Amino acid sequence: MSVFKKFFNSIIKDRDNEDDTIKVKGKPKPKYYGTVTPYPNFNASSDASVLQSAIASKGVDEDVIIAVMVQRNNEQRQKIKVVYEASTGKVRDLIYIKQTTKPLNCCHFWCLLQQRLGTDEDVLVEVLATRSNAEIRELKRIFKEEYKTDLEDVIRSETNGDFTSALLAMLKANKDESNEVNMDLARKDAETLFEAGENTSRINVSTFIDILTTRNGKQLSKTFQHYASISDVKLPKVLDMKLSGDIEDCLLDIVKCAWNTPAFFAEKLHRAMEGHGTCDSTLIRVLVSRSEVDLKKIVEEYRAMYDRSLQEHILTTGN
Ligand SMILES: [Ca+2]
Repeated sequence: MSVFKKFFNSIIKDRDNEDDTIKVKGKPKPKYYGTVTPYPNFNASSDASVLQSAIASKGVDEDVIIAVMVQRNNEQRQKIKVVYEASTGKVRDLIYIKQTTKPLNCCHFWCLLQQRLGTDEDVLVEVLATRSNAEIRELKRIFKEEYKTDLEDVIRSETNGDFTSALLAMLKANKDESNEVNMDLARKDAETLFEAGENTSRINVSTFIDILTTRNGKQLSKTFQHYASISDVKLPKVLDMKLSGDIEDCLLDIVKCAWNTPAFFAEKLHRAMEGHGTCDSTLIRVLVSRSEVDLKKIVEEYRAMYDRSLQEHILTTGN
């Protein structure tokens, strides 16, 4: 996983704010504000052979791959891919190159691909509850590009009821990302949730969806604390008592993420390994998508929750 860290570090390090003109074949080119400028004196064949020997070397020389890839823009990388594939015939190696260039998009893409094939609904909830607004917008764009249909339309046709409403609300990518806590709002939301959930004969799910899909995690944690002071029942218990099926699982996942995201992922990994047959796709998705975010915390939570190390558990499940 360190390969991603190295990649991003290299990109940041290579930024030159003072002089953003570059020279191509001796001529200055206009200013460019992306993170990667086209590499002058670019030669796809020589890059492809450098990558070929880096990948063939014992243990794969990540440093060389990263050094080459961070200095080529997307168009140049595409050309390298074409030459590489033609000269080696190895398509599989290209996955490695792709991963070093677009780790986030790759991961999103796989998640969505699985969902489209009709597997776990909880993958979609996990992705939508834990990614940023910008990432969710990007995910919708990739989905549309790949399947020529809006993700929202697929959700509408393949899910139903309150669960559909919750997913569509998350797809609006309207989450507060400020990390600020407003105490008055936490108190008000706690009361609103109490009225909509407990103090009524029929739970008003849309109120829960509204609040749970728009506030930031810290804000929600405060709301849950306030809730505990006005009710004898904790909020997750209320959801359990009043709801069932996908919508219950969905809202509970959002609550867990808000309260402690690393613990949410630790539980997910544990379930993936304890189930019938290790769920490799869950392992890979979680480890790759969190490697740049909070994997260290997930490892700590895992040890605290299950009294064993995540690494050891992964190794003993045998994949
Ligand atoms: Ca229930």
